[in-house]
Amino acid sequence: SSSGENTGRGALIVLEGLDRSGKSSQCAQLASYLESQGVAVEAWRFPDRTTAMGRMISSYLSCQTDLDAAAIHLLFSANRWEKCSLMESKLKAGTTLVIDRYSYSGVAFSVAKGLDLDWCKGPEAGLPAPDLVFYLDISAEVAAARGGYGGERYEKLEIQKKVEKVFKSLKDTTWQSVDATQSIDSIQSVLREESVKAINECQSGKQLMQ
Ligand code: DGP
Ligand code: NA
Ligand code: NA
Repeated sequence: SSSGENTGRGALIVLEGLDRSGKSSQCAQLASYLESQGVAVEAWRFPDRTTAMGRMISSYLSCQTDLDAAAIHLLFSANRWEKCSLMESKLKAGTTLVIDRYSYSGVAFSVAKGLDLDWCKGPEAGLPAPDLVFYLDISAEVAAARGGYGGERYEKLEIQKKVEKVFKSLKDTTWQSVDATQSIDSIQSVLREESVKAINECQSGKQLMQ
């Protein structure tokens, strides 16, 4: 039975998109807004570069180290798993988490490199399921034209084009695609409205147990 048992749970809200899609600033603005509305909320991001595994990932991304594609895939996943129990306890205690990237990025970047889709999904299974995923939709070309790619490993048009294709194939019923070429304020108002709905559903226990 699902009635009542979940009352007070926080929502797991994920933002996904290509590099330069505007995710990070939208995440920060959304979390501040929710906080101003009295919602218990934290803004997180993956990869979490502050942990030991996160530092290995960061070194890989900045091309200071190289790793086999499968090994870095598992490391990105492990970086989410090392936060799993904390995520679960926060959500259970009623804190909403707004997360910049999650398992979809994990799968999209590795499949873009040529790894098998089902193999890539494997290590993500069992992580807390998002209540809502915003996909900030922008073509790789338009994102690249915004400028501001740093020198990191995946910040190249050819790679982002492949990642875009995989992202589109991953879309499921929890996704809301948002046109990321709109103004920052227009995007933010969609995010706010949909997030408040999802948070209310979680709080009232309407969401099914995951
Ligand atoms: P960010 O800190 O959000 O800019 O992410 C750094 C880069 O790493 C970015 O190009 C996206 C990529 N990335 C994020 N999460 C994953 C993941 O789980 N797996 C892989 N392979 N790449 C990821
Ligand atoms: Na980046
Ligand atoms: Na970002």
